[in-house]
Amino acid sequence: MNYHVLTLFPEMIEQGLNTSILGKALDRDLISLEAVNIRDYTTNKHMKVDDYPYGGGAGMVMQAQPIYDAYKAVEKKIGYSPRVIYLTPQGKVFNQQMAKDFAREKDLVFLCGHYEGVDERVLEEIVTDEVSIGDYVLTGGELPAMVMIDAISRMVPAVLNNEESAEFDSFHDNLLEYPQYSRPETWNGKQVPPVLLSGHHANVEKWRREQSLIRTAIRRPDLLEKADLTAKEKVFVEKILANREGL
Ligand code: 6GU
Repeated sequence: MNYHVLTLFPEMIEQGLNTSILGKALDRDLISLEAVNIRDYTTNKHMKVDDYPYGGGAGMVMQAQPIYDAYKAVEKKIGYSPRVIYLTPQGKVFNQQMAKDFAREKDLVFLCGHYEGVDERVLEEIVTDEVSIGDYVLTGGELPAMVMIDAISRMVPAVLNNEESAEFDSFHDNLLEYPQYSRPETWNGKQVPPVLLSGHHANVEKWRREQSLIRTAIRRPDLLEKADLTAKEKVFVEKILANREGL
């Protein structure tokens, strides 16, 4: 997976993604990351990349020319037209399924906007996907691009080892993760649930599955319709939901 991030703040992208699991994936060449400085492509003699909006209004608009030329340089380098993701609160809200789908691409281009927006004409020309990371407003697209790159990279084969495996975590099966405990057995007067110390593997698995169901029912009942539950588990979940509403 090769990421190409078109941005006015390349150091933000370079500094933000070179640590921990992604840092290791970069070292191992499982992913690559190129931060393309849009300003390097401006033809303006003062190196300007933005201007006032036609029709008036607050703020500045990023101009089409440097963004288009930065994109064209990436296209020429890789030899085909890749998917181009524009980060915007107006886009489709990012989720785990989208991360899995994007992880199948060979290259992904991220276009990070700033100021009041980007000239619509260059968006029409190059963007294939508009994506938001949630219903709140950020100052620019860099953090959303980094969030997406993190979520996509962990779906790329071999980025996670067995321990970190993508298969057993929150959103697997559309259920939330069960609670975890480590040493010591008693901390601040609180005991680890005894079943986890019992050494009885089947009972541990049963307890963890119940905890996942309880957590999902209480915290994210909206996920349950997509979860794959047995008939017994559906009854169990209905009881939790009924009990909660009874309180
Ligand atoms: Cl993708 N961009 C900006 N600027 N704000 C956001 C966002 C994106 N997603 C949520 N808020």
